[in-house]
Amino acid sequence: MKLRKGSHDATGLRFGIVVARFNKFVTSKLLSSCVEELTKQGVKTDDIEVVRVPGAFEIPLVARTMAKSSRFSAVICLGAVIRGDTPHFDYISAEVSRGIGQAALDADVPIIFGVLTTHTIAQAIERAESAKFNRGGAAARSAIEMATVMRLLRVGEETPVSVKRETSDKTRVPRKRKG
Ligand code: INI
Repeated sequence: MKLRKGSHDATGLRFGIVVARFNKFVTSKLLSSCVEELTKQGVKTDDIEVVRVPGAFEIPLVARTMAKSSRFSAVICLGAVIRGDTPHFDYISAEVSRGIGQAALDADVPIIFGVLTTHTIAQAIERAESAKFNRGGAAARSAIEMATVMRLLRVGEETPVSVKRETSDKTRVPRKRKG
């Protein structure tokens, strides 16, 4: 059995971050703990690019564009959707999660779902604070693990091609000589 695992060593990797301005009192905390964790794991600040968008609804398009640019090992999405008195929460949270999942598959690059969806403001603050759940730091660690595991798997993709070549050389039937 072969076990393939990502690592938490992010040296040499590049990350894009899309962060929503809506509920900035929460998303700014997610952003600072995410960047702090990336740099703690060896990412240079020059290798982190942050794009701000109005709200969580706008995250998937920008994440997809960044992921497709081939400039990032992974893209991290940060936002906070907090339930209010109307069904608005349901539409936005459903669309942002569906959109981020779709964007990752379209771009073939890891895109991390660091968007909080909470019932209350207190729950959102608790999850953004680095002393508590620290979802920003967790998003950074997931991005590093996914970037390193995808790098491993992509190196592995080259193996069957060379194996195929060797096999076909050995089984080639020699041509008959004329005359
Ligand atoms: N955007 C959020 O990121 N979080 C929310 O809680 C939220 N609520 O509740 O309305 C929110 N709305 C804005 C939305 O994401 C778009 O920016 C807006 O609808 C323009 O497309």
